[in-house]
Amino acid sequence: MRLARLPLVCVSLIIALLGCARGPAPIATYDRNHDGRIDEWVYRLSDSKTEEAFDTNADGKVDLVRIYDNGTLVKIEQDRNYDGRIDLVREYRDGHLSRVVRDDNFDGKPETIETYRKGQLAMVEHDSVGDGAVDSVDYYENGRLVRTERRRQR
Ligand SMILES: [Ca+2]
Ligand SMILES: [Ca+2]
Repeated sequence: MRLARLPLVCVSLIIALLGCARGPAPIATYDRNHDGRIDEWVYRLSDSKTEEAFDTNADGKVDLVRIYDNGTLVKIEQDRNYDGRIDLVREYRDGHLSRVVRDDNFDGKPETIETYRKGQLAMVEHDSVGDGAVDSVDYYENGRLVRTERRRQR
C-alpha cells in the first residue's frame, strides 16, 4: 500500500496560510474614543513596514488601514460602507498617489483601477461587469482624457 504524500511545497503553503490567518500580535493598541473598547491596532509587518488599523465607527470591525514603510505612508485601505470588506485602496509612491482601486458598488469586486504618475491621473482601467477582466481603458494627459481603448469581452 502506498501512502499518499503531500508535496512539501503544499505543506509549507498550508503552514504559511495558517500563519497568515492567525495574524501577528499588535505591538500597540489604543482606545481613541474612550468607550472602553480598542479601536486602533498597530502591527509590525516587517523590519521597515508598520500597519495602523482603525475601527472608526466603533462597530468592532476594522474599516481603515494605513501602511507605512520606513515611516512613509505607502497604502491606505478603507471600508467605506462598514460591511467588513475593503472597497477603496490607495497606494503611494515617493509621497505621491500612484494607484487607486475602487469597489464603488460594494459588491466585493473592484471595477475601477486608477493609475497616477507623479500624483497625476494617467490611466483608468474599467471592469464594468466585475468579472476580473478589464473591458476599457481611459488614458489621461495633463489631467485630460485623451483616448479610450475598448477591450473585447472573452
Ligand atoms: Ca468599523
Ligand atoms: Ca465595504
